[in-house]
Parts: sequence; C-alpha cells; structure tokens
Amino acid sequence: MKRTNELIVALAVLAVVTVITWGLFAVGDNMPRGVTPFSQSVYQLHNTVMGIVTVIGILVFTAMFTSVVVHRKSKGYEPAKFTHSTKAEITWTTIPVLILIVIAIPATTVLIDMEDTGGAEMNVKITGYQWLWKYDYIEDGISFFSALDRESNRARQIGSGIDPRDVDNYLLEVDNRLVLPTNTRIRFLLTADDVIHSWWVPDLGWKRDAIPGMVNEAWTYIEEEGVYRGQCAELCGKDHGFMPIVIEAISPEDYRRWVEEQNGTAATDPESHPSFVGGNDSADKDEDTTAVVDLDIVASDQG
Ligand SMILES: [Cu+2]
Repeated sequence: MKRTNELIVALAVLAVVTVITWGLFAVGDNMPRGVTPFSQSVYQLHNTVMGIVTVIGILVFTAMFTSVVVHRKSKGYEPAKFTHSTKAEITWTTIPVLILIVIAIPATTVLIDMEDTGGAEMNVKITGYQWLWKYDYIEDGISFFSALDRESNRARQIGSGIDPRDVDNYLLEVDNRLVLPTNTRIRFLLTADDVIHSWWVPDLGWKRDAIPGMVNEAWTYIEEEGVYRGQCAELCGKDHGFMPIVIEAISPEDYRRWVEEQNGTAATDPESHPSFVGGNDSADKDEDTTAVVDLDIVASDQG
C-alpha cells in the first residue's frame, strides 16, 4: 500500500510538471504580442485561455494517470458496474458550461472591438490581384501596387543559382511598402479583383479575406514605428507564396512629408506592373469591383 501511495505521488508530480512545462513553453514561444492595442488584447485573451486549459490539463491528466496505474486490473481492482448517475451528469455538464461562459465573455469583447471600424482618421483600400496588392489611400489620393521585391523574385526562379539565405527578408520584401502613420486610427477596405486573397500581418492581430465583389472592413492603430511583415493567407494560385505584405509605420509628421513627396502618384492598371500575371477576363470584373468600392461607401460610413 505504501508503494501505491508513492506511485500516486510520483505520477501526480510528473503530470503537474509536464503540463506546467508545456504551458510555460507555449507562453514563452507564443504568438506575437503585436504593435496595436487590439493585438495586445488578442494576445491577452490567448494567454487567459491558455491558462485555463493548462489548469484543466493538470486536473484531467493527474486523475487519468493515477486511476489507470493505481487501480489497474492486475492489482485486483473491479470496475464499477453502475450505468447511470444524475449527479455525475449534472456535474460534467455544469462545470464545462461555466468554463465556456468565463471564456466567452472576454472573447466576445475582443470580437466586437475588432468589428467596430468607426471613428477612422484615414481609409486605405486594399485590392488583391494574382499576385500583388494594390493600395489606395482614399483621402490622400495616393495609389500604387506592391509586389515581391526584385531580389527575392530573382532568387526564387529555378536555377537562379542564388542562395535564398543570402537574400534579406527572402519572400518577405516588396517593391513598394504600405506606408502608414502611427497613432492614427486607420480603416481598411479589403477586396480583390480575381480570386479570394487574404491580407495578413500578424503584428496587427487580425487577418481578413479579400473577396472579389465584396468589401471587408478592418481597422488598426499602430503604436510603434517599425516595419511589419505579412503574407497572403488564402491559397490564391501558383504564386500565392510570392505576394508578401510590408507595412512601414512612421510618425504622423513623417507620414505627411511622405504624402507630399508622393503627390500625384496614381496607379490604375495592374497590367502595367511587371509582376501582374492574371487578367485573362478582367475587363468586366474591373468595372464590378470599382462600382462596389465606390467612395460613397467610405463617406457614408464615416459619419
Ligand atoms: Cu493571394
């Protein structure tokens, strides 16, 4: 009997240590904290849920291993024969429901915050193409295409002889970066011109599909200056892996200066961009998308 007790203790400790280590590992090698208040709340939510599941894991695994080892058949234990227990059923229904409610409250708060795109100080329309992005700064009248940078593009060709490890930010650099001001509430309007793409920069804390004929909304408020990288996150064709996203967040003053430098820049035709490959039947689609992303939408939503 003494041995059994030792075994119980040993297994319980093992289970606890294993689960805690795993939990710490998960927190240490965690999702990015991001650079916006929203990405911080996503990060906090993630940690809260991770904490809850860690505690559940400790309880479940300790109970499970202890009963499997200590109450095994070879020791002469007989299985219980009862088939119904109202008490047990009420318990195992009530506890999980309470846990789900505890998780649902902060999760819903974060989701509602994500959907609230009101109060924007500026609007950027993002259009996905096979395989590049187009950015329209609605108020500042700037628009340009953003495609994989030349160096990555050269290195990725079969037989290029270039070692990708020698290329800085291989497949994560673009020719024209999306320049955005910090400490500004920015609304994004996302759409696509050919197939479904998805605009994803992990540091912003969200990912949004860019769908032809539809406009999805998202918002951000970047607090730290810096360069933030992302990629298309919806398999959109053979070059899906070659349409990165790069944000360059600069101070509002530098942003105004940048806008003045860009004055008059307006890209209209994706086919004029060397990276544009699609466009086989784009003539009427072009019109559709333009109609949907009419500036009226922007104006009416702002009030
Ligand atoms: Cu894509």
